[in-house]
Amino acid sequence: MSRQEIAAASVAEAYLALLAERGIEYLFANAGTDFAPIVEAYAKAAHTGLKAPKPLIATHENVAVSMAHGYAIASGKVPAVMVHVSVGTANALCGIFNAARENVPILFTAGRSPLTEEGVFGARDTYIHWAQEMFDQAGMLREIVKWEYELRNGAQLETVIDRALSLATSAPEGPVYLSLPREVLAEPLGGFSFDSPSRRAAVASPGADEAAVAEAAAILAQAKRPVIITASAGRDPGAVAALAAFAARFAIPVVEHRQRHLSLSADHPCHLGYDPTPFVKEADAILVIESDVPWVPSRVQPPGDCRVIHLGVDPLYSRYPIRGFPCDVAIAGAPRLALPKLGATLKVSDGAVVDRRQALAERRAAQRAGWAKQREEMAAQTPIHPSWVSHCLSEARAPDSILVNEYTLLNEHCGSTEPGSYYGSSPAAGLGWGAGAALGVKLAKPERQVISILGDGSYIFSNPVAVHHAAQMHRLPTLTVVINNAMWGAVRRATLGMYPDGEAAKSNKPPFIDLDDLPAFETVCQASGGYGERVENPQQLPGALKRALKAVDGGQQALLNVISRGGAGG
Ligand SMILES: Cc1ncc(C[n+]2csc(CCOP(=O)(O)OP(=O)(O)O)c2C)c(N)n1
Repeated sequence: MSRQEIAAASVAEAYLALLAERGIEYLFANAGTDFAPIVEAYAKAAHTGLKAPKPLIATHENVAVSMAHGYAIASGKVPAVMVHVSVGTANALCGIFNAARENVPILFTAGRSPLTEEGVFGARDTYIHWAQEMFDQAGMLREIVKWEYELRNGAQLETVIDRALSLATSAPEGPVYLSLPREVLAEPLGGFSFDSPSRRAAVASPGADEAAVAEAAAILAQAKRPVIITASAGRDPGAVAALAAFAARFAIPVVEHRQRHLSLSADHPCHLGYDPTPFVKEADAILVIESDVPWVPSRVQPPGDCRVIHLGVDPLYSRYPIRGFPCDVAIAGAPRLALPKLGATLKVSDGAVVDRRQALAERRAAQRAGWAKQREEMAAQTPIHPSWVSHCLSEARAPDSILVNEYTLLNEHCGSTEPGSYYGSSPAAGLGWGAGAALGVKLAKPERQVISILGDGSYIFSNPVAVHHAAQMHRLPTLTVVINNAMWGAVRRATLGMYPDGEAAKSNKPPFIDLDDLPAFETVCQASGGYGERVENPQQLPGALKRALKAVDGGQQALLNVISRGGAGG
């Protein structure tokens, strides 16, 4: 622990140096007039040697935030993002909501219009500075972020940044928001000193209360048909081995429902797929691990006497306005720490485990045979079926590749096996995340093949021109696979689900579903120097994937526009 002195001449310079000192590697940004002191500080740092996070432009805020999100989950580090005042914040909101619901720590910042009309360095000097100011700029995301504040002077800089970072990285993690008025950034300083390292430590994940663990163990000890359901246990890569050991030892099936992080290898003998419905229907005990929606109650309910345990850093999802899943025991704890404790407390007879293991193996084999049969049936379908796309991708991907799935990949046909090799979209489902997130993942893991899988809808939401531009500009070659069913399939499914015999179901073309006259997506990628192909024939898909991945492995971004129909997307 020591005090460091640097020769910063403005708050902006001190701010950048402090971010770098606190381990922030990148500042993802979409700039405006509020950035002048930041631009000046970077330009100066280039010849003074002042440390600063590497600046990375994204030409739309949603791309900047999605990139930061991908970088954060793949690197385990905190990115900073800066956008232009109120309007840039508004554009970034969807991405910040995705990050918040998936507990991704991001230091999200925005300039503030200059507050003063004249007479202060940095005061208003163009007409937008009046209209862009808001009474409460942070109001539009106060509900979403963990904390928000405004930097009001240079003297408070260290406290403010350290508080922002320690809150963002305290369990449960999440984005924080800081606004940076132009006059404050421009404030002159005669040097800056700060503690190194920070003396404002973050709160670690809770370690699981002994009494709650004992109660959970008592429930699981009685259970004949237990099941584990998870979405995000693998957010902490250390939890993957803990879950694998726990499930194997007690022969409990694991279902990854709406998987966001790989929590258990798809090859693990206890991995029983991605659909909790058949298990929930018959379970007498359910262990929910880091899963906000372990099942959909309007589709399936556990039997009345089934006991339910929720385990997670915030097992009640305290920021969700309503969530009424039955919960007989709640364990606040990191699964990495809680599962070994539960394993040490739980007693199940060897005979019961052996029987369960046998039943589980049979059920698993039948499940996988069903998937294989489905694949065979769909292999020749035109337009191409998503299960065939998923299967071909599973065959074509490099063993250590990383998938970023904005919900159109069917995991049954493309299971991942390694921690950190799969990321699914946030349950907030703000579309437009996947393509940008893949760039952030690639930034964190440049040596790995990174593939995003999107629908045509999600792809358009991603700001394709800005995404491909960022990929080219920052040399982040990824493969984007667009499963293009020329519609918003989710809207179709929702309508048919509510009105199965309604007029929309009978109509050839109900509104707000079909996306006619879509552009040739492959050419959008080509416009930024990428490799692009349209694929209509299922037999041509393996070859197209090979060509596209060869381009990516050679440093060129690529996109496959796969003309598709069926599967979850409709
Ligand atoms: C920002 C945002 N706007 C709208 C929606 C509503 N929405 C959910 S899924 C979906 C359609 C997505 O289409 P596509 O990516 O092609 O996938 P498909 O459902 O056709 O498989 C829409 C519009 C959303 N989730 N997020």
